[in-house]
Amino acid sequence: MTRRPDSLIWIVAVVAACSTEGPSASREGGGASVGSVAAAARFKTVRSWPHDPGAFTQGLDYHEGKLYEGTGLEGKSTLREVELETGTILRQIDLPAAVFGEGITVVGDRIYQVTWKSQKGYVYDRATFRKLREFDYTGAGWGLTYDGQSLIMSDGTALLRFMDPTTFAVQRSVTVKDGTREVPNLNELEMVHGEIYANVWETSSIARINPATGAVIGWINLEGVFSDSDKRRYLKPGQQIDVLNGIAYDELSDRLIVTGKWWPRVYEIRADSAR
Ligand SMILES: [Ca+2]
Repeated sequence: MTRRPDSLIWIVAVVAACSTEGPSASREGGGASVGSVAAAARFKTVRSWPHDPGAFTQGLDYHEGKLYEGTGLEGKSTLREVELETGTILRQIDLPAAVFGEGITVVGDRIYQVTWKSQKGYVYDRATFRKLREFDYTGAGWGLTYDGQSLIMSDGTALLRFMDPTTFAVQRSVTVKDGTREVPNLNELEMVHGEIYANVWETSSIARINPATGAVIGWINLEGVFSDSDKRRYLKPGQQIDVLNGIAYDELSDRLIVTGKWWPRVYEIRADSAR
């Protein structure tokens, strides 16, 4: 894992804050965050476990001792229950071949899953994975989480939609901003300590978002979580990996679990600001 000294993080954050207006975000070298005003937290890796390198992770959720994952790509999209410690797929259903699966979230005894461009979501029985119903929404579906009242969905922009989990009516929306700058490309989501955590697509940064206002409270920069030594150890020759995407919070054990698309490892991480 690479670790930047605190002073450097602050220098990067201040320079970015002073020099950036407009849409071009600064994220060089895994800096503090995406041209951030809010501060970035350090992290440490607590442990890691195996993860299916064929999983193009689009949704990750941990609920009552079980890890649930939604994967993407046309013809390869799934919903699965995974044994965290071994990476073993305990249960899996395949989505229709034309559908690109995206975010998932557990709501009680149900699991919700959205899709990228199909404007269609699915509701499953959590115990059996039986599909209970479908629902429609406009635009793209990216990340999904649940705050105890509303489904919260990202769509690749800076917007988060709050939807009724029964009627799917949009109750409200917030535009996520770091200072005055909108933060687009919000991807996989997770509720953690009353905040929304969001992977920002094509970066190693997680934004911590105030659900009431959309304001970015802070960043967790996970550059290097999949360390060079782990890449040497766990990647087969020629094996492709994609970006960080997937945050699950184990509320009972207060653990933050992250992974990425086609990553062969899942990581428990601890971030200073998350405590
Ligand atoms: Ca999640």
